[in-house]
Amino acid sequence: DFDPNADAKRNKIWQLMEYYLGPDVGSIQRGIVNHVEYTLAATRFSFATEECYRATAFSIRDRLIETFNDTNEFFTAKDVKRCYYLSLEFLLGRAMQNALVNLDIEPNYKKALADIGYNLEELYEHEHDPALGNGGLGRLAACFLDSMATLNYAVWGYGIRYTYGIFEQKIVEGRQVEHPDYWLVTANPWEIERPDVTYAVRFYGHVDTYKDDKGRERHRWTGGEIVQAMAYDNPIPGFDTYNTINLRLWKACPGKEFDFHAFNRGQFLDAVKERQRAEYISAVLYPNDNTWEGKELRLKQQYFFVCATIQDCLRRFKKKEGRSWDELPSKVCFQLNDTHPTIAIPEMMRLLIDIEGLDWDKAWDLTRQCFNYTNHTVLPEALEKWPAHLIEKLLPRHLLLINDINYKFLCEVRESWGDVGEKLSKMSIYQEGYEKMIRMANMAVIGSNKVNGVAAIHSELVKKDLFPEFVDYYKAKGQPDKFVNVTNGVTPRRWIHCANRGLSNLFSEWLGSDSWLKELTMLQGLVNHLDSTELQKQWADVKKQNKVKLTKWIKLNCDIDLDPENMLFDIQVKRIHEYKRQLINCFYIIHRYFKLKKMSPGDRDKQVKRACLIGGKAAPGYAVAKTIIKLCNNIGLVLNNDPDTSKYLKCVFMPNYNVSNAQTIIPASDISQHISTAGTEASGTSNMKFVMNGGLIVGTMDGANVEIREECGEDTMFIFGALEPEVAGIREKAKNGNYPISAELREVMDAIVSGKFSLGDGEAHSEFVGLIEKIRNNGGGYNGDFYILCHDFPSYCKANEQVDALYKDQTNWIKTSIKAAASMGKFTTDRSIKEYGQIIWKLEDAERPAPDQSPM
Ligand code: B1H
Repeated sequence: DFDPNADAKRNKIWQLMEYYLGPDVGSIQRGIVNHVEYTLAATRFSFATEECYRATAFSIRDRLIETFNDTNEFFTAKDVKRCYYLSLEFLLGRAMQNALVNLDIEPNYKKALADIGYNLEELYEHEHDPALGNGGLGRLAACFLDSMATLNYAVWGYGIRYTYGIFEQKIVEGRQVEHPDYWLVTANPWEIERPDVTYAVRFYGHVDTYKDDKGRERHRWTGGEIVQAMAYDNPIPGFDTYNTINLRLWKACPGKEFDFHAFNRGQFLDAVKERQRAEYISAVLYPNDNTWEGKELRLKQQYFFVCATIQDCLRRFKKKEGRSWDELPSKVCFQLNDTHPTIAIPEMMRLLIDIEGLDWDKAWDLTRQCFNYTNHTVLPEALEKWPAHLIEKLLPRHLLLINDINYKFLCEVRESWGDVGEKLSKMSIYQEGYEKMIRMANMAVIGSNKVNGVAAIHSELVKKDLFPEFVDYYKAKGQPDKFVNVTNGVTPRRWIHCANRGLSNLFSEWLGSDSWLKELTMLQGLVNHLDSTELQKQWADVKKQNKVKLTKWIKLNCDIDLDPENMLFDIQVKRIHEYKRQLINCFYIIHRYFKLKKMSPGDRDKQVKRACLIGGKAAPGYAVAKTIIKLCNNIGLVLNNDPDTSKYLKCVFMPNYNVSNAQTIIPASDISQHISTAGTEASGTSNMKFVMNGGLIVGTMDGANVEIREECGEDTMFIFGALEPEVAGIREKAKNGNYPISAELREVMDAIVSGKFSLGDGEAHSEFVGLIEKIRNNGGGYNGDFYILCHDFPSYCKANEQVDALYKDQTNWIKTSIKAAASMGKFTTDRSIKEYGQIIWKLEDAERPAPDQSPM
């Protein structure tokens, strides 16, 4: 309705809003206290730390909302090209400290709170980790958001607001027990609920064809069930910029229509119950890392969030008057975080063709230009393949579109490439067989402009092992640059400045400013001071303090005493997976124990003392991984209680590894283990965090280790094991029975089989024996040691001896550690995101100018 006074009203509101919350201590305190009273309805008599945390969070959110709104307004006014990062996982970790650092108001908040009797660092600990991801893939998405905002790119993340994040891991009698992570129990003060931003998402039903008024054949998808997707916005502030971007997460809600027939039949309660089932879609994150699980609910999650997202993005595109669809690729692009959101490609086709009325070819031309796909793994068990009949049942219109896409693509290949026989079936979206499967990776490649891997070695394997036919085809077609590499990174704001303030201060002091936080290659400047004993001393002090902090954490959480002054801290924290080889680490720990046992007390005293710390979650259905956790715990029980050796060697399984625990664990490492079989770990990102924090790597030539070595120098790493090109040959030889096992490893395996680490637990014992027997069972065409632990064990022991040798020479150790950390400039996500921005998304810098700070 036309309101003649609309402009006047808007001006009035605009005037009232036209000032910003002050960054001074007084304004901060007023904000907090207002929220205590008006948001939490608490009083000064019930103002406990919990209320203080929440009120403080709300007062920070107020400031985030200011920069968030202004940034959006700026992006819209400038009509900049936007990119949307689609991911089933965002492992954000705690928000409070990160927000204060990026808004550049941490010191004033600290003062404001101290003045009313609260300690800011204690408030940080009150936040429940938002843990909407499994491991590296989800954490990478979170680091990327930080860099996207910092680099002033107009990018938004899109995903699912799971009610339950990754489970909480407890260790009971040495075994993993999963507890549901109901993270919303205390409400989430960081998000903005958007009941007005909802989209309908259809499942099941059927497809009709009809002729439109121009006589064209069209499709109409009807029937089935409808759920609503409701938006929740999570502002993501950039560092040293006024830009704040958004992570929009969808919650599934009941559809708007209501079954009035059921109501009239008096089945009201049943009808309501039926509706409530919709919420199940966004209820829980699937807890698998690097493994695909073909569950219908997972496919529903994928389509649910993708459908709402593409509708939202197209609506934003169309909002500007006079748009032509030809403009779409210059204004919109999508990044698929692995194949999990790949159903977005046929969904885009559906919206463009069925809803917007575009021709098939036009729609395909636009779609292909808008999408890009990042591959994160070459492990066959992680590659998504959905049964065609499941897609047909759940998304009948999409199956038709996938048929069309595949048919036209294969025709195109045959036309321009001639008869290519075998190759054609490898490039097809369909994998034929007893059950026809849809290969999501093939669809992602066919529907994308660029395809990238996440580290140099991985991107080569993507081309060589996963998509060789596609590489040849696109080369022949004049698109040799379709497959590219973008090496991963991590954000130094969270992983140095927040996690290790002591080191951050040291960097700023020695480099003369904190500019390194935005230009990480500046760390190289530290190398000039390598010989300064003052720097070396400060470096050692920072490490010592971090080790003391972790020692306290371990005492509290595991009730084990470590000696941070004298022990080398050796850490392996990551998801438990056979390819990551926590088992070879266990084998070495046992070997080291046996060596100590055999020594005289005098010789023992000359050894480097080690604390071997392992942590990580196993997927609840992954039995072998769970057995490995039990083995670690049992090794700990034997070692830590052996009066001969426990002073020299301890083993601890640290429970519930997550982002906030990582922030305590990583800065405390002397060495960390990144020991996957060459060719299996796409990149790894904790390897980068460890080295930036002054830890050294024991690792294989795999993933980003290769590039870290290139940057930091081979003298800063303890490298061992077969190289990627050798692995297949070793497996082949092993299969044929040509597979030596060293005497040292034999001793370890025999001890495990003899029950030395079973501690009288029959069930554990048979699981342990199962692990060992599988590995030993090589030959006769069977390779039980697929991850070649036996082959790599001797060189692994040597690498560990080199660790001890260097550690005994503390000055050299410290210098090596400084040199390595100072050489990590490449591994900031700022560099990764710049590469995505320039090579893949073609985005412009959209920095919002400084706001006019004049109050009313
Ligand atoms: C990575 C996954 C993954 N790669 C399937 N693939 C999943 C696959 O729920 N699923 O179905 C979940 C996760 N995760 C990791 O990505 C790689 O293993 C790391 O090496 C890499 O650093 C990380 C980020 O690129």
